Amino acid sequence: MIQTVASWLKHSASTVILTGAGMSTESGIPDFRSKAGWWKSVDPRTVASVESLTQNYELFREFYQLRIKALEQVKPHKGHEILAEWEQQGLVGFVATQNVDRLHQLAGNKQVAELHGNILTIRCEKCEKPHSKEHFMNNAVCTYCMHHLRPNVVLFGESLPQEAWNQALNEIQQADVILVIGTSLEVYPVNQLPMMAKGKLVYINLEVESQTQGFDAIIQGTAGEVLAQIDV
Ligand code: BV8
Repeated sequence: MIQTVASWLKHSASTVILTGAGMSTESGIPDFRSKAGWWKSVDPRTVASVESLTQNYELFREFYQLRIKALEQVKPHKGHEILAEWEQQGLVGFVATQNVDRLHQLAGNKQVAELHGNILTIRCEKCEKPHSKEHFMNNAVCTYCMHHLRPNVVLFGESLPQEAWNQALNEIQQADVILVIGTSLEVYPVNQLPMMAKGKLVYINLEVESQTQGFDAIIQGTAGEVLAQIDV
């Protein structure tokens, strides 16, 4: 199956990548829903929802401060580097990611849409003025209106950034090959994107249970190892 996918890639005029948190676990960042995932120890409604911003801001801020701090020790792994090389070689045209860690960009990918935003840039929840991540890490409030600060991440109950969504939708609808890597496809509306694809759909994931309806190829394994085996 891996060599079939390699030949699809080599003959594809437009390949798009869709990634989730499983793309970053080999860099040491927990995912959300597998056994070592964030949501096994933290209720997402209390820390990653619109309500959590107002109802328990301290818990919200601690959750994101912890994740921002952890990113300081983290770097892209070989899977990220391969996707960046493939963009340079013209094999990959676009990466749509649910990840908020900016590791695809750090590895060198330029064409990246952050469907769930990122946690490295900060704004005031009320006046929306930008602030530094250092300011947010020091438990500070907005320097203009004294309200709460938050990362530019899409929380549960918030809509996705329109431009990123439209770009990802357009690219996936036009693509000949779509590699879906490291995502449980449990989160709406990103989980709707694969079914809007017209090209060859490839699922690369550690767990391959129910969410693989309609895929042309399913490869069980870790992103870094599987990508390294695809000989293009
Ligand atoms: C919206 C915050 C509308 C950012 C995140 C009831 C039913 C259905 C839907 C809903 C519902 N109630 C509410 C909804 C909508 C809701 C939703 O989908 N909820 C679900 C979970 C029930 N969605 C929303 O609220 C979205 N907004 O719908 O807006 C709207 C319209 C108008 C006006 C207002 C609102 C917003 C969704 C974004 C939410 N933000 N997080 C952050 O802090 O990160 S979601 C969170 O899940 C992360 O962003 C994450 O990226 C995302 C998706 O998860 P995955 O990336 O897939 O990660 P997961 O752990 O699930 O899976 C990883 C996989 O990788 C696993 O299978 C694992 O086996 C595998 N893996 C692990 N390691 C590896 C690996 N594979 C390969 N190699 C490895 N090494």
